[in-house]
Amino acid sequence: MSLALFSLAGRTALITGSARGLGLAMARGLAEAGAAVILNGTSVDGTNAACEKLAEEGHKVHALAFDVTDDAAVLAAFGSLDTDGIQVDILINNAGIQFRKPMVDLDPADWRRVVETNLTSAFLIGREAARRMIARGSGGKIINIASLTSEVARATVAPYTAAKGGIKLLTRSMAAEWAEYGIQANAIGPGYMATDMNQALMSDPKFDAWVKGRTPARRWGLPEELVGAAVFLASPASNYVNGQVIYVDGGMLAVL
Ligand code: GCO
Repeated sequence: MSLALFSLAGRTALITGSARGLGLAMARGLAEAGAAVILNGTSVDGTNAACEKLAEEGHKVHALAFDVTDDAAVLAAFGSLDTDGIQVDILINNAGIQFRKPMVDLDPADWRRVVETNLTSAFLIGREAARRMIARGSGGKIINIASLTSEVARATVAPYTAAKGGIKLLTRSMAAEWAEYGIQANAIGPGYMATDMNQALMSDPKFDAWVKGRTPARRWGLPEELVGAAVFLASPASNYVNGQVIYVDGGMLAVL
């Protein structure tokens, strides 16, 4: 077997929410595997800064700042890629937010914001990418970022959990409709990862102890530890994998 199976040379990957955190780590990993990467964030400055960082590391990058929850902005973003002759061969729907509050206290606007960002955006962007992959007839890769909460719930994160549960079955819906066009749609489910979004949890001694006790690996995950699964699902090595979720969680979901 040749490692060429895992090469992304000649491919272009769009990673949403990739100005920092898990998205930037996966973008760097795909770039190191040979892909040109399109970084996305809501802030132009933040997205450009991340692009500069990867460009300094010698990678081919393109900035595409847009609001993933805005239908018109998504269409305009893909229109600009079309105009620039840039085709998306690999899409990682990573953009996501967290909002922790008991449901009885939750404002419907907060529920909608989380679901729109974490779930609906994957549909909106996945649809645009798939339309072009199908029209080109060259297939493609779609990787949605799920979560432990795609399988189990934790109190106070209901909108996030509902959205990530939806991501698991949206991934299967994408596989059901698009596999025949050579598009492999799969997901990665990160465990408790050391990111800005989880900083409040990491700084809480009780929660930190719970994560370390509940995770067989006895530690938080590192963003770069998602790269292996991302490169696998983005590469020809996964051409017969569809509708699956790979959990990169230190074993948390595997044990009681
Ligand atoms: C939380 C965390 C989790 C993790 C991750 C686990 O509040 O419990 O933010 O949601 O970030 O999603 O897979």
